[in-house]
Amino acid sequence: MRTAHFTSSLAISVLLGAVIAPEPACLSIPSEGQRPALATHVQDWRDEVIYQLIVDRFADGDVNNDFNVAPGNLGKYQGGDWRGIVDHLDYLQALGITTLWISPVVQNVDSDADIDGYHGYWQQDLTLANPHFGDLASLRAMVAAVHDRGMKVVLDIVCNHMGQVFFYDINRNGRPDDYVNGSGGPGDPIVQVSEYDPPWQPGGVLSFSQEGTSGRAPMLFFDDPSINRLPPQPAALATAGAYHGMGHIENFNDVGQRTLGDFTGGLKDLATELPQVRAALIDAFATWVENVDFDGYRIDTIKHVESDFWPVFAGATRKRLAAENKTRFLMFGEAFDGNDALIGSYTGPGALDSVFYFSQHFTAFANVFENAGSKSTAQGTAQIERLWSQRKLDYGTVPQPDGIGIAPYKALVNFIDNHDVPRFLFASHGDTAALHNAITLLFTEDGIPNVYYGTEQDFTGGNDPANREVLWTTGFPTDGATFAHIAKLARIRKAYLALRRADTKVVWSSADAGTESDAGIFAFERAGGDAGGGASALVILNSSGFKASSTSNGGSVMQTSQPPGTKLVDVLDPQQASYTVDGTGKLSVTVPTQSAMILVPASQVVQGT
Ligand SMILES: [Ca+2]
Ligand SMILES: [Ca+2]
Ligand SMILES: [Ca+2]
Repeated sequence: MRTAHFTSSLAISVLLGAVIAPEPACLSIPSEGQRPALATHVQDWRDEVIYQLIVDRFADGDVNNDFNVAPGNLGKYQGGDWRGIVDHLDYLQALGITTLWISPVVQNVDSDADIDGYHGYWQQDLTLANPHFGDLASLRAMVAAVHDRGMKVVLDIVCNHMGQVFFYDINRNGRPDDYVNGSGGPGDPIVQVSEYDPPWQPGGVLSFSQEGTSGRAPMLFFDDPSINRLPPQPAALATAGAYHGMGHIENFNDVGQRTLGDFTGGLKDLATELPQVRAALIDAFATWVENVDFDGYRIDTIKHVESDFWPVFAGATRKRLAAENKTRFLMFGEAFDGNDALIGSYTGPGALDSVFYFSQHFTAFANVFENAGSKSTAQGTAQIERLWSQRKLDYGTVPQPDGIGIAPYKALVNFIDNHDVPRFLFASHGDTAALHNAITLLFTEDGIPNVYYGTEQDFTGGNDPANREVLWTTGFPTDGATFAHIAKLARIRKAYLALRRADTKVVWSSADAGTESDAGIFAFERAGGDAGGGASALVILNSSGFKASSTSNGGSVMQTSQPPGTKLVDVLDPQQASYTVDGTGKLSVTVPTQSAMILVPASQVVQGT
């Protein structure tokens, strides 16, 4: 939990409930160029390979915007910008990337408690570009350059909260105090709290004096240009009435706290149930799409917003953009939770197209692959089959009206790492063989593969901010084994329609992770569905970190859907070894430790991948 220590030379702009019209920050935005004509740049999102990058960390293309940077201090701005992305599109294309998910673009509160808003999630003004990353012209130029190469850009947005733009004046002295006497609520004992980020109170944060509680604490906006801690914009969000004012979430399992409380770090929770707040969010972010021609939203912290917000937000956004020739606009949300049914609730009728498949991050990538290297921690693959068996039920089989045209259960955004979890090579103690195997699953399964920047360079960062390394210090090499593996998998996925669009059927999983013959095996067929035409592929992974394993156990052998005698070629193997299913369509193969096969009927093999 971060608390602020900024107390000096502070001017308080506004009192509880007052609507204000603050002066814009003292920034001059240079010529903004032409507003682009909007267009739909995407055919089928399952053809895309997403690369998640933190703009401040990917590439520094313009030293002129490197103000207040602290090189090497990962809690501070490092100097990356939108121009840097343009400079490294060759690198991204060599990796096989087709879509960039960039960190938020709006102006943020710059700093709090000696940590910076370099990540972009401390939004203060939804109408202005963050000057650390460039200006509107350079943002437009970046997106245009990406589109020129047939690539796309997804914008990261936050609907749940703003940055720490106000404090609760619990002692009613008009100033923010680090430690004051507060109350845990009526009848509760006196507690010491920070006015920047007090804990949840069921009736809202109360003010407190010698005589006890005395009504709701005023929420006073800061006005400190030195760190851009200014009243929020647009104006509808610059009134205390636009916020819940309940203090920060203490119990994330309590739905009331989860949806109404301030988010970790004192990030102030918006009253997203109010029509004027909803309208302001819909308009502010759609305006960015109109001004820049983004191709989708990645939406932060969706489980902290009331569920009925999402059909309203998504429906209004789709309608507005479709009227301007922008369709198949991807909206996928982030619910940081392993509960598959909870995550899936956000792709209900009319709501989001997709979500970040967090339950799979835990079940498959963390439980199975990260733990595979040690006999004492290895887990079976049956849990992946169980999770996937819930896809239709939990995410739904009907595409959103006027959405991306793909059922949510087939369009989940799959990921190994992201900016909120320790990197795979940290959690697995540097097990690159396990990472490569995880990448093979990522690129062969149903849904949309998403690569977190730096995975291709074997980054090993642990918890935030260590997992948000600077990429440019690597020199952007393209000859590493992990880079090559990702690039190869991207080529294979592109070459084989079945890997992108076919249905999925698990044909072998194992509860075992020890010395059993099939320990670590996970096999699935991709066939039929939206691929059609008889295209098929059979993917067989062995997650075991210490033994070769087989697609058989006792008298049982893996049954495929292939006709008897079909010759299958391993297109992942440089030697393209082949295997033939038996007279009943069964196939028994042995897969070396921490490796995989991607088997394709010989008649369908595409050379040159
Ligand atoms: Ca820069
Ligand atoms: Ca105070
Ligand atoms: Ca909320």
